[in-house]
Parts: sequence; C-alpha cells; structure tokens
Amino acid sequence: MHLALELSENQFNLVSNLFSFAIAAMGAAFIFFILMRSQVGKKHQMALTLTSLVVAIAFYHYWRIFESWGDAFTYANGVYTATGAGFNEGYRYVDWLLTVPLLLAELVIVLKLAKSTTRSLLWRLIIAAIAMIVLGYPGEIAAADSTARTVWGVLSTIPFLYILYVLFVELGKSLGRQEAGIAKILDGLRYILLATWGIYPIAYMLPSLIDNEATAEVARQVGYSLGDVLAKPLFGLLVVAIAVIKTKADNGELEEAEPASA
Ligand code: RET
Repeated sequence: MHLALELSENQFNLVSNLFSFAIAAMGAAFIFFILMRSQVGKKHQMALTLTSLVVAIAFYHYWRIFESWGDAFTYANGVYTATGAGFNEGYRYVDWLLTVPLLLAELVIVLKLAKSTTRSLLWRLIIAAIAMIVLGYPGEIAAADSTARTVWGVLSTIPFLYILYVLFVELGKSLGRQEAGIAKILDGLRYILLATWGIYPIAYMLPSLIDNEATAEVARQVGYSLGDVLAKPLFGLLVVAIAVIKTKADNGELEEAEPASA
C-alpha cells in the first residue's frame, strides 16, 4: 500500500465495518454449519466439515485483516493517514490458498459422482486454484499501474479460466442423474460461483482503472470482502441444501425422484 495514502473518515469506516461484518458472517456460518452436520446423512458430512473449515479459516483471517487495517492508519483532523506499517494483503492470499481448494473440494464431494471422476476433478481443480492464487500475489503487491501487475494478473487468469471451464463444461457433462430439486440448486450454484468469483479479478484491476488512489483502495477492499462473504457462507448454504436433499433422497423421503437435466 502506498505510504502517502489518505482516507476520509467514511472511507476508513466503510472498510472497517465491512471487515467486521465479514468476521460476524464467517463466525455465524461456522456455528450453523457445525450444527447442520448432524442433520445430514453420514456420507454427506464431509462436505459440511469442509465448508465449516472454510469459514473458520476465513473468520481467523478477517480478524487479522481487521487488525491490520486499523494498524495501517492513524487518525488526525478528520483524515486517516497511512502509518507506514502497511496493510497486509498477504492474509487474503494465504486465506484463499487454503479456502479455495477446500471450496472446490466441498462442491465436488457433495455431488457424489463416480470415484474416478471425483478424484480427477479434485486434482485438476485444486492444482489450478493454487496456481491462480500463487500467480496473483506478486501482481497484487506490485505498484498499481506497473507492468508486473498486468503480467501476473494475466498469468493468474489462465488457471482461473481453466477452473471455470472444468466447472461449467466438464462437471456439467458428468452430473448424470441427480436427485429432483438438485438441478435447480446446481444451476443457482454455478451462477453464484461465476458472479462471485468474477468479482475477484475485477477488484484486482481496480487500482489500475481508478485514478484516485484512496477510492481505488476502498473499492478493492469492498470487492474482495463482498466476494468472500458470498463465496464462503452463501456458497456453503447451498452446499448444505444439496446435502439435505441428498440425505432425504437416500432415506426415500423424496416424493418424485426424477432424473435432473443438469
Ligand atoms: C486474482 C489475481 C488476478 C487474476 C485472477 C484472480 C482471481 C482470484 C479468485 C479468487 C477467488 C477467491 C475465492 C475465495 C473464497 O473464499 C488472484 C485476484 C483471476 C477467483 C473464491
């Protein structure tokens, strides 16, 4: 972060409050997912364990992010000036390094596809996710309008597009027969995934697109935080919904088990 950065009170508070909101959302989601674990069949509990881990990891990181944001600025005469301590963007990337593979795993696991399909999807998605994040970080900490930022951003986009291809094209083909009601949720899940994951590269580009440094910084933090709240707790809720429906189907509690056209 630039040393001379100055934020208005409202800008500083907007970001602070959003971080605080994320802490609350992750913490509440963790409790909910843990409680829901006993409400689904044994074979679906792994997906709920994974989504609980995701929000627990994010809860911790948002705590650190919130603290780092407070330490990065000092207040005087209505203005927050960067202290030079620097806001640590690394927490986000460490968080993603752990949570993005877990999110992909929970999605693939809850679908209960053939074992070989599951294994192949998991490996490829997880390796691509790690590549995307590792390649994005050097660009994230590079100067706003530098060539490095663009080059790393483009490199990181390659595995990102591969993940989208696997999820939308390959996964779609291998879905086969899913329980009634699942097709609709899966459709929603895909759009949520596209819409929320799409926020990240856009937030990444903001410092290059917005001239005002303070506005760009605030917009980027808002983008990443909203993305995280949608991609972790909300996504997790949909995974829970899938696990609940599958449990009902396994117990023969579903009225009409029509093959889904996913
Ligand atoms: C980066 C760098 C620029 C290019 C691209 C990126 C994509 C990041 C994504 C992150 C997803 C994070 C999630 C976290 C949820 O918990 C790294 C910003 C494409 C897609 C889903």
